[in-house]
Amino acid sequence: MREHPPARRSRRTPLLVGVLGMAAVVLAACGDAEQNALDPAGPYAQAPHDLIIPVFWVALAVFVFVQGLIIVSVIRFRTRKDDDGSLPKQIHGNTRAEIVWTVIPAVILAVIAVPTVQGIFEVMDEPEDYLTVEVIGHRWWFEYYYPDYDIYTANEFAIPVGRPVRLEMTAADLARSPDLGVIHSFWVPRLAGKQDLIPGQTTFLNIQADEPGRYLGQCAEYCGLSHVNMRIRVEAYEEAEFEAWVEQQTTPAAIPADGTLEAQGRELFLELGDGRLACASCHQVWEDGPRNPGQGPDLTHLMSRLEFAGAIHDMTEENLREWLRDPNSMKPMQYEINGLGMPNLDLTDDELDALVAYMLSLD
Ligand code: HEC
Ligand SMILES: [Cu+2]
Repeated sequence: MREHPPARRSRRTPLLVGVLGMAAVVLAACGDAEQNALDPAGPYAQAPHDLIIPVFWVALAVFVFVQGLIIVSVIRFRTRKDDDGSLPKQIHGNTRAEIVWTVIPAVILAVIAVPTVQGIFEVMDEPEDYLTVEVIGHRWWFEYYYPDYDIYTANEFAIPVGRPVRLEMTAADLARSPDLGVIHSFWVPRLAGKQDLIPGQTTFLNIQADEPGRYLGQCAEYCGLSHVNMRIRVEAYEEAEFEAWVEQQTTPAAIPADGTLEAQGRELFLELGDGRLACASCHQVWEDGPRNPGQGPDLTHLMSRLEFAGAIHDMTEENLREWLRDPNSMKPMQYEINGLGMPNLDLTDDELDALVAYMLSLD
């Protein structure tokens, strides 16, 4: 049998891998910095940021000191040409050194603990004059409910600039959908730290944006197949714009005029036929009566959102059509296996035309 020649690995390989790895990290950091925890946009992100920075410098000083000692030792005590091969003098135990290297880190940690604990209370405390938004984590999208206004929305939600918003969060479980209940984590790095959403429990997270704009985030706790497709979009509006948004969201959906393609779409939405599940059995387009969102996102003002399906697809006609034609191709959900997400309803081209027209009319 022929022997393989020994694999020839350049001695530079580890160096090359290291350099490329560093380059990747640096390049990644140069990309869109919309989810940058080091660029806080409100007090609840500022507080942890104000802790991270001094702790970073302390850690850097410790790192440089320890690495410096290692480098000095390596150079000073290296094997020399005239080394006779005997072991260096063996020593064991040095009470003074041990006390010093135990006390110094203990003091550093104790000092850091003071502002840390203070900061935790600061960001967790119930703020004054806040807006409540209930957040429900579903597999795999976030739902938002405003108890003050009776507004349901999904994926994207609006907050007023400069005012604390207290999120009351939980995760969907069997009480709501076929979801057995898993933990999600809400994270919009520029607005606050992370907080878990736990089935059967309520957790709280304060957020606030000091400038109007769009703040991006995502589920930060692995929650199954489409965990990566579960994004968060926060629109921070000036007071007047926020009120206009509330006004729009609390207006019932307009019913399309008889005989139009949109009206046909609405009929199909309410009743699909051929034994297929109606859209309305999972989605609400609220026209009157109580708001009751069902197991899928509320679609009353679908067009007021820029993205759909966990905010991963742009709200375009083509995307919506493809979503209705074969949802699983746009976002892995496997409804047929686990009952989660949206089923493929075998819609015909005519049904797609009408339903898409209806969706596009929901502004
Ligand atoms: C068995 C329940 C179910 C049925 C029936 C159903 N859907 Fe869905 N639908 C969902 C779920 C769940 C989602 C959210 C999926 C995700 O983002 O992970 C969804 C998402 C959507 C979205 C994207 C909404 C958003 O803001 O992200 C649209 C639009 C939609 N469905 C339209 C329809 C239409 C039209 C029908 C009827 C042809 C229909 N759905 C039937 C459960 C259902
Ligand atoms: Cu999740």
